[in-house]
Amino acid sequence: APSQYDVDFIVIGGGSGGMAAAKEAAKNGAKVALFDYVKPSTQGTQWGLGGTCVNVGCVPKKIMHYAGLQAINMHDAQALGWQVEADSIKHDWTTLVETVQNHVGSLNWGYKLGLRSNKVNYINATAAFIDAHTVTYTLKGVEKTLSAANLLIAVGGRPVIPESIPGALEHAITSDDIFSLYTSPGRTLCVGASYISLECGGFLKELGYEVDVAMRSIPLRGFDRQCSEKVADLMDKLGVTFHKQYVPSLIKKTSSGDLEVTMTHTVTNEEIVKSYNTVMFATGRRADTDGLNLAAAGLSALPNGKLATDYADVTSVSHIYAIGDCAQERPELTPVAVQAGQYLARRVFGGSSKNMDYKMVATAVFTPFEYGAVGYSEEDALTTFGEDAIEVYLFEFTTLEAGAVHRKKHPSRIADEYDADFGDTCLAKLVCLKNENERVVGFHFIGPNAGEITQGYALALKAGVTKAMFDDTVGIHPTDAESFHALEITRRSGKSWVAEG
Ligand code: FAD
Ligand code: NA7
Repeated sequence: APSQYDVDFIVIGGGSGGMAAAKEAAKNGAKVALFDYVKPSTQGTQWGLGGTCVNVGCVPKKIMHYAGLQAINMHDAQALGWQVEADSIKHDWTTLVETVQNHVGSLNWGYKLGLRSNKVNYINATAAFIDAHTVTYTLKGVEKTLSAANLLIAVGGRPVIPESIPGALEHAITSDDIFSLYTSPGRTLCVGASYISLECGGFLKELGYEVDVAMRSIPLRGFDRQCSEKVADLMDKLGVTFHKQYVPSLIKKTSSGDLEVTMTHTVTNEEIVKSYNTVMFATGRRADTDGLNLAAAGLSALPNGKLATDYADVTSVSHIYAIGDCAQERPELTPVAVQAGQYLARRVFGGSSKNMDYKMVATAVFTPFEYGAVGYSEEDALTTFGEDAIEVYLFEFTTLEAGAVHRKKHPSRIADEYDADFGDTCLAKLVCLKNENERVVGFHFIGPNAGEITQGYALALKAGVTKAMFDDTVGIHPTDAESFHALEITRRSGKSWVAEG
């Protein structure tokens, strides 16, 4: 029978989650319309189809991280006989941004083709509800409506700049702007100590810019404390200046065009005034639901803008779903949004009953010294299971390669004679449950290629791996990951877990 609705499925938001859901629904026979429209950033930056990850998230950030890593490779290269003259090493920001934006542009194009080949009707407009089955949008000046039996909200989130700080909204950029800045950022203050702040601060430092971080409390809230402190400590050794417990209280543009920032200590109220070329806020994100007119659909957002959903991603209205960064208590990660979208489409249109498992999702922080993790942090394991129930195994060491080349001096710091001994750059850590045969519930690794390494171990943790299985598995030599197969020292033992010699 013909449906009373225009289409079977309306997807609001063409990011990681929305795109995946739309294509999968179409593959399962649904008639699908997908809305995606990018509101300009606070500094007026806009981009194409594909959402945060492709345009202003994972993709550009990983390329810039890769650019940063080349600095250390060039240092190592000299010790390995390559005739790279330290004085001639220069970095050109504009070339990097062009490479990044060319790649992003090709992905935008690929996404458009992907929607077309899957027969998804892509509508480049902002959608808002007028009732629980219908949205309104304006295309080329004409206001239209579209209705569907099922609707998905996958609008993601956007960075938040605290309006209470005079000058911040006007002068500061966010991660929505950094990847397409056509002039080099120069001396930069990163505000916040989230992974986004530290990743951006990290690659800027490696590229040779002076970088300060205004850190209100702790680095990488939510991640394992020991690992987070080590990541920040290694950045400190790289030359990033952390203004601990300081928050900006005033940002002024001087006659020379610099940004003069007053930072205030959160406890003592002491002030520091410093001048920067760029100030980047990474002080959290807000789900982008404010313009959706949720009330017309019978929905309401939580104070943080997110939508509450059940285990099957259903909102309080049974035919309206929410996934990705705009859904409450979901890891804000691209692969999470993608899998949630695919599984949802298969449930709604393909007769599947498989729900997304949001537990044991691995993640990596692409700071200069990468950090990968899956499962419980030591702190979360302590509060969840109790101190007696957990055993933590640790080993801190330097990679063979870094040791061999005496990696001490970073090319971007050669000018000011900086000579840091990074010390042990790697940390391997397992959190195990004693009374469950030492099942491993937390895996943490700091070191090169942490993302790649952690991905493999995530599978083992998901399968219920125990410490004994780690011990039985023979390592690959010489690698950093082999350290996980020879972990002996526990936190409880009180012994040093730092490699000797
Ligand atoms: P989004 O990708 O944000 O897509 C939502 C889309 O909906 C946007 O295009 C938006 O413009 C559009 N939209 C909003 N409202 C409307 C409306 N009313 N009508 C039409 N369209 C609308 N994740 C990782 O897994 N790994 C990483 O390394 C990583 N790095 C990141 C680095 C940065 C700097 C940032 C900011 C994020 C990073 N993330 C990373 C997170 C990842 O980008 C997000 O989790 C992911 O993009 C969320 O997907 P989504 O579909 O929920 O939303
Ligand atoms: P997060 O992870 O929410 O982190 C925000 C960071 O910004 C954090 O370090 C905060 O410090 C800091 N912050 C927040 N407000 C302020 C103000 N007003 N002044 C100074 N510093 C501030 O945000 P992200 O956007 O990086 O990440 C978004 C999500 O991606 C995150 O939820 C993860 O799950 C993945 P605090 O620790 O609160 O003192």
